[in-house]
Amino acid sequence: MDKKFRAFFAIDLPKELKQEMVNVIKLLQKKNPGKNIVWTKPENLHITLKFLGNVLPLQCEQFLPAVEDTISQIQKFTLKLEKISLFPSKRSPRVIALLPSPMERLVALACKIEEQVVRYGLQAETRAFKPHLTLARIKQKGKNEFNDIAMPPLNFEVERLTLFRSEITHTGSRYEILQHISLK
Ligand code: 2AM
Repeated sequence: MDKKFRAFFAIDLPKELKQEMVNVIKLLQKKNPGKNIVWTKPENLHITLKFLGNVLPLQCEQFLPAVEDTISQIQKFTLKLEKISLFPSKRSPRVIALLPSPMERLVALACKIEEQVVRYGLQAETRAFKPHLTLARIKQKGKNEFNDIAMPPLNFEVERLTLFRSEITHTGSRYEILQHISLK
């Protein structure tokens, strides 16, 4: 039997948008120097829809056609990235993220994916799904002052989803594209 690997479904960002995000990250870095912040590498910027955990290649072969069937019936849509949010709290943030809207569209996509993958033995998520784009992780515990920036709303057309394979290396996560799935 082939070895399991870590995988997740996400919305990858178009190249031009990644460049815009690099500018946003640079502004944030300037306002928030030091503080043990690990910024997301531009190539890793994405919005997770469903984290699958460890999957077998055979499971992927089984759920992929089912996910493709469902997703290909969903219309493309415009996503707006406009609000910077701090998780789990403003006082003691550990993650700096951008909130996409309309969230309902992403929640609907995540539900559709989950409906299919659980049929092939994968776990349903027990926590509420909160779509976000991780810009950075703050490694420092406790109270952290965060300086926000004004950013222009960034829009992009969601035309496809991507199944990624994720590898954790000593220099951080490395994501490999396994499959794109187009929306209608
Ligand atoms: P994050 O953006 O909040 O880190 C790949 O690890 C992607 O899957 C990341 O974007 C991560 O979200 C998301 N993810 C969701 N649940 C996860 C989990 N239990 N472990 C690791 N990553 C998870």
